[in-house]
Amino acid sequence: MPIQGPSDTTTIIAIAGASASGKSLLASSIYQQLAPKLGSQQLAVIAEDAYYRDQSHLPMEQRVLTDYDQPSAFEHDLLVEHLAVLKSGGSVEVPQYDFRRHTRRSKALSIVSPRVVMVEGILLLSVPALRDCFDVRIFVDTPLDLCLLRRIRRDTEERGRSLHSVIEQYERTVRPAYHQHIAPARQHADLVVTEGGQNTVAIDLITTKIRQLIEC
Ligand code: UZR
Ligand code: MG
Repeated sequence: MPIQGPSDTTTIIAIAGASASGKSLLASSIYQQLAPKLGSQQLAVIAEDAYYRDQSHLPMEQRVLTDYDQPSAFEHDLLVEHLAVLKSGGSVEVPQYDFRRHTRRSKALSIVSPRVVMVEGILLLSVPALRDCFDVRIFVDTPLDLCLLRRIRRDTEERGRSLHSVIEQYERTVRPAYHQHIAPARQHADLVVTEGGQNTVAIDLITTKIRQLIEC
């Protein structure tokens, strides 16, 4: 059971954008800047990817057929529940996802009452119930050709994919879902950041704003 804390002082930030647009890098760059002042135990980064549904009951041939770019692939209800607990100062057990096996790992990761939570993921601003959970909404807007190049590099090097499977998946689900769900959600952002984690001016501005919000 999550432990409830005393106050409603947690700031929750969404970092949304296309797959491989630089969301994770932006979150970790902000983390690096805030950690020395705030203390790393006060900061948490959560990936929406961690909330992909558990598929351990399905055979591998079936897992690869799931459309991972649609809202139905995620357990968003659980993410909304966890963010509400964190918002009120509590702690949660965040699931961990294994991209090579297309399912959840058996162990979860504890997040204990942080003051700032950054959540990064493709559909955070596309789902109304989820969108409402955030104090600051950021959209990373990186040209799609750069996202595709990064995705090919990342998925072949880190997620155990072949070039053929990355291209096939990109045409079949990633690109259509970008136009259907991700790009239209840009209008819900408070801030649009070009170039993701490489935009040092944006990183400084966001860090300053977070410090102001939590008064440190
Ligand atoms: P990011 N994804 C997989 O390829 N396999 C899985 O088991 C789970 C997710 C991909 C997903 C999406 N889609 O584009 C991407 N496809 O992970 C989201 N196809 O992760 O935001 O880190 O790029
Ligand atoms: Mg990522």
